[in-house]
Amino acid sequence: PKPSEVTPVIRMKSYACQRRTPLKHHNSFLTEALEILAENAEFSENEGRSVAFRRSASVLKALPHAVRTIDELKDLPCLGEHSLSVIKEILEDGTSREVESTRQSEQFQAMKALTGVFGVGVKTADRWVREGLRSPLDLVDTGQKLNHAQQAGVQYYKDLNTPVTRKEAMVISVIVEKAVKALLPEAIITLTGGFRRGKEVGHDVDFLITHPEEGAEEKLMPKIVNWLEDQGLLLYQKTTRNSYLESKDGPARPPSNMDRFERCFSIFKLEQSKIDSNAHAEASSWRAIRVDLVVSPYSQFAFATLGWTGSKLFERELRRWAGQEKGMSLSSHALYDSKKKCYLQASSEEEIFTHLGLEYIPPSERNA
Ligand code: TTP
Ligand code: MN
Ligand code: MN
Ligand code: MN
Repeated sequence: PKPSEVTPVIRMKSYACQRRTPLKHHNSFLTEALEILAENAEFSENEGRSVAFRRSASVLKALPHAVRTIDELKDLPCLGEHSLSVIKEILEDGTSREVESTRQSEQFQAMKALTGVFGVGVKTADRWVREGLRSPLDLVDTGQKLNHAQQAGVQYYKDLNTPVTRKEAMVISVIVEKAVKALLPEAIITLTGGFRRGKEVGHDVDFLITHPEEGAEEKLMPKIVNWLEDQGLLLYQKTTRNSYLESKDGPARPPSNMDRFERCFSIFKLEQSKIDSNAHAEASSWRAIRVDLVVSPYSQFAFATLGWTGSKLFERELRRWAGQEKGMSLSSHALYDSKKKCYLQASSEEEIFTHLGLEYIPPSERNA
């Protein structure tokens, strides 16, 4: 063959946290299909299967070009038999029968609609689907007993399923900054989640808040919530202690101050006039937006920043790398070295990557 026809050899590391994954890539047509199958596996609580499809999709996102033939994939990691057969079918026929029948299935569509309600998880949605319910409206019509989160979820269903734009995220940032600075002027507020990775839209806006003086951040969350509530900016809020700690995985948590780490799931009421200056003044129009607020002690800030920036698969792979390759246990609070039997301190994300023996990957390349 002519040199231009030779399939380039691509070396790809097997953990997503060892690779750079940009937001825009060349294989959306394939990754969207694989992610439908991943989502469907999540709906049937088959985590192993779902992660396998997500890892396959993630490998394709890291490729520097669009895949044309299945041969180009033979030396790549994480591509299982099932994923390869789906990819092959799409490359040859343009679509995969399994993906299309999943997409069309009543079960999948109902699970998608019901888990799309804020406060509804897979277990609850599955129970409702087995009872014959298909949509948020069915929940209202059949008078289902809903908790406060789910009531808000149904009430603001349309808004909460309308992607949040970067512009809206910036307006929310200004509000959160104002609230926090009014209460604790030296506090540091970081936009995390998808917007930190460079996404143009998101399903919510994520913030991490800390203070350079350890302990000054204590009891800050309830004050922020009260401030926002007094301004009439909150449609819903629930503050909880962070539940991300996987205690079953061992001691990836700092010994003393973890109880200060708080999270608030909220729904903001955002005046449209703040977004669109052309909006009619008389029409009091607003929209609901999901906002996550997290307060972290300064000593855990680097871990919290890394843990809340995502993507979810990138985070999962970081923890798997830490455990399987380094004998360490990583959480969004701390990094524990099981061999040395000690916690490793870090004041930046770069230091955490160094502790883990990984090349630093900037947020914009963590879109695994
Ligand atoms: P999400 O807001 O769910 O996802 P996202 O911001 O990447 O994407 P989207 O645009 O859809 O909002 O989560 C943000 C990150 O926070 C994600 O990497 C996972 C992580 N995270 C949790 O979801 N829960 C937790 O308790 C912790 C500590 C982190
Ligand atoms: Mn590219
Ligand atoms: Mn988010
Ligand atoms: Mn979030």
